[in-house]
Amino acid sequence: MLLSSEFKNPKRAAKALSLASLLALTTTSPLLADDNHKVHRADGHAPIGVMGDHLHKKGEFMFSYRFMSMSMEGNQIGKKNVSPETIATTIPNRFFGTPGQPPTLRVVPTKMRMDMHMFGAMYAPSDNLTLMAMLPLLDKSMKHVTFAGGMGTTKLGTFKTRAKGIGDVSLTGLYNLYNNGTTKIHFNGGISAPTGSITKRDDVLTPMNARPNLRLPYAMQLGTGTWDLLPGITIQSRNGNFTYGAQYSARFHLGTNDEGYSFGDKHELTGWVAYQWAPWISTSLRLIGSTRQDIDGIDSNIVAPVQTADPENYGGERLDLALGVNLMGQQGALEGHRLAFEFGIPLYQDLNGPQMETDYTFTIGWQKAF
Ligand SMILES: [Cu+2]
Repeated sequence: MLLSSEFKNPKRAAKALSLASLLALTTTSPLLADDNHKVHRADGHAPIGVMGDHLHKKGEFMFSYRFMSMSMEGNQIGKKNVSPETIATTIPNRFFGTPGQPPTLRVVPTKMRMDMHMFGAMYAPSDNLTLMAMLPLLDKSMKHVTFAGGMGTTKLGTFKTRAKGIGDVSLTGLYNLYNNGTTKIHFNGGISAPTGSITKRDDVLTPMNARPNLRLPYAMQLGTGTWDLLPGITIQSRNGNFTYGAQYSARFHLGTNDEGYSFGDKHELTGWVAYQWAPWISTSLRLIGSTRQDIDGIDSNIVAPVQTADPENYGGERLDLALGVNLMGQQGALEGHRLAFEFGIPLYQDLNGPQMETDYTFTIGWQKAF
């Protein structure tokens, strides 16, 4: 009776229909949510060492935290290892002639560790554009051996310098160029602000057994001191449980910083393949090739008989291999939380040296989108 009366009244019928469709929508929304569960793919993001690898859907936010660590030990000139004794007796000190400066380098770095806490935020104002902000906190330490006086291989002692603080903050836009569902290409365009200090100081041990407090060499500073452009392009493709990706990225330093120099431009090309064993886990293999120029200009406050005080002992070419794991929470409290790890070792290092060589790097990261 109710039905027949409704059919007789078109307005009422329309109301009933819209109510029915609303009901249908609410009952199908859990199904949609189930579909979203399937989207929680561990391989949905690149290996954690890759920055700006993905876009978000309109209105989505993502927060991330990465802990990145780099360990260096020993020195190389070009591709050859060189001992502290060889450096201290054969490598000319560019500051020789300045009062108190010996003819050869008498302080040699032996170990370095760089830890970085990287906080990131992403927001997508549209499906085609995702904005990404990064805030790094750095903790650098370097161990050195000091050789006594102006010649010979008598060790006077060792010392460690340390610099901690905020690094250069960056803002990047990721713009979709192509997306057919399985293959995606996007442009990365970023700018890095000179928020990191380039005037950090610490106590050192000189060959004359003095302990002055000096401005630390370039490698120990926390920022570049320049505004930097960060262009790049990222390509990714999926084939079943395999994903393939490649990214080119660069850092161009604009102008010269307040202390009179500019870090060398850097180009990096990385390619990876990942396999998803189950939606919650994927593993990856990645190659990273990079080239970096030496430092242009000089900071007149950095004068010491140590390789790191020479702007020419920076940059070089390198090839690194990285193994990664991506974990993706599927349900409950872990749903949507990503945890990832990547461990890298150098395959090839051709360094403008003497320069410290990299032993290994690792990154642990957490990401969550809202
Ligand atoms: Cu994101």
